[in-house]
Amino acid sequence: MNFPDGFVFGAAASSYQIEGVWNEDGKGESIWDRFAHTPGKIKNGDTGDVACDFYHRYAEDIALMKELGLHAYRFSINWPRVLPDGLGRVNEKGLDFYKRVVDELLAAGIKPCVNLYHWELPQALQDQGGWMNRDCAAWLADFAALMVESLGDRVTDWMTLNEPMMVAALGHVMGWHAPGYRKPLQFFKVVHHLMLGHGLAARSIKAGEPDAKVGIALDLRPIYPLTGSKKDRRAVVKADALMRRTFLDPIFHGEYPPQFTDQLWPARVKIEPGDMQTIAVPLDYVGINTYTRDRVRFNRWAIGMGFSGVGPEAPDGEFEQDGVQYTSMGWEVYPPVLYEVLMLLKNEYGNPACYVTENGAAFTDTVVDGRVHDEKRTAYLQAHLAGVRQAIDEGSNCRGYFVWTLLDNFEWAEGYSKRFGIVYVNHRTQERIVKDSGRWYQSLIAAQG
Ligand code: IFM
Repeated sequence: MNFPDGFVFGAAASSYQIEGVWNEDGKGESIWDRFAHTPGKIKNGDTGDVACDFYHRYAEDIALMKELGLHAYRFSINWPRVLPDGLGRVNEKGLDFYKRVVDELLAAGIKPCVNLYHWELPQALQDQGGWMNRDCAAWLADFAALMVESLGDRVTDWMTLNEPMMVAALGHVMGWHAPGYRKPLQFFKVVHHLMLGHGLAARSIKAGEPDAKVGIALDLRPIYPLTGSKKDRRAVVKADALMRRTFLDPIFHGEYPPQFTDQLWPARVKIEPGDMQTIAVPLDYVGINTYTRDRVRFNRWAIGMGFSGVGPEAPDGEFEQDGVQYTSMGWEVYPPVLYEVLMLLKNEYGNPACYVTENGAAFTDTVVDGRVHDEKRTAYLQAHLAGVRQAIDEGSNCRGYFVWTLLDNFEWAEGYSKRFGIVYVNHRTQERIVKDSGRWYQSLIAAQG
């Protein structure tokens, strides 16, 4: 499978999921530290306290990235590691850690791509309302300014937010992620403050480094009706508006879709003059995180939404149903996902420059004679990259692919029970073993010349 010259192959990760060292070297508490330490929130009582110990092992992990031939590495900054109280006092030891990571990547010939917010809000800011407080947008912009001032001489590629939809939905409506709220009406407020924060942070980055490239990573999935009924087809339109256009439209068209704005008054969200212009700041690219498609059905009881998602109950391991493979997250393997989302961007949003900033699969892995034969993951990656290739052939402006993820890591509410890595991690000993999928990815990259 050949990709155009300059196509970037990388891997993505986030700080809480791999770094560990949650309360040393001056780091402040994040909402994920607090959430994971609350009994009953995470499967098996797991926490990110140690995770993959990347904080200590970053040099050997970067050596592994180099061995695999990665062109780029996308990672996030743990906000309270550098600003223990969220604003004000700077923790130099935290900043030094990220400077060392960047230097090590550059020395290995790997491009660092920094994502500012992958969900580790400082607890001190949550105590002031977190994303339900409009001020959070400005706090993110200040954090962005600090990071650009510290790393901007060596980092050119930036992202403001990772998956704002998940922050709003899983953290503030479902309660499955930190801060663990079940407040459906806060969804709209949280989304608007996140998007405003995105716009302000993007401006902060450009103000610090005018040549920096700035984007955002959105989770975008194809949406299908559960049945062919009229009601379910209408549910697709609503789901599309709320889950995709609520994020794409303000960025590309400077306005929210009506399904979102209809909820502003009941949800008491204020859009102030200038907000939409701030959010629509021109971007250099958009990142797409995609794993599977959604199936939705009409649901009159889903407040403010009118639809609900449906999927099979996820057992602990992967399974097959009606000839379709599901990953151990219970997610359907639907290889055209990337093709369909890239075409949506091409056909409806002016074909912006874009990267697949996350794609991958969790399957149950076992070590046999020091090897991990993860054929299902290799097949998944192969099929999904073929979708990217097809989209490029049909004109998509997709410029790179970042596999999720390098190391088996802390999968949020699922703890360490799900393995997404192309490198196996023994969470007791911290031993790393490159899986067969990692070797396949290495040979794919090498074959590009
Ligand atoms: O692990 C997560 C990541 O943090 C955000 N995108 C989805 C991944 C798999 O669930």
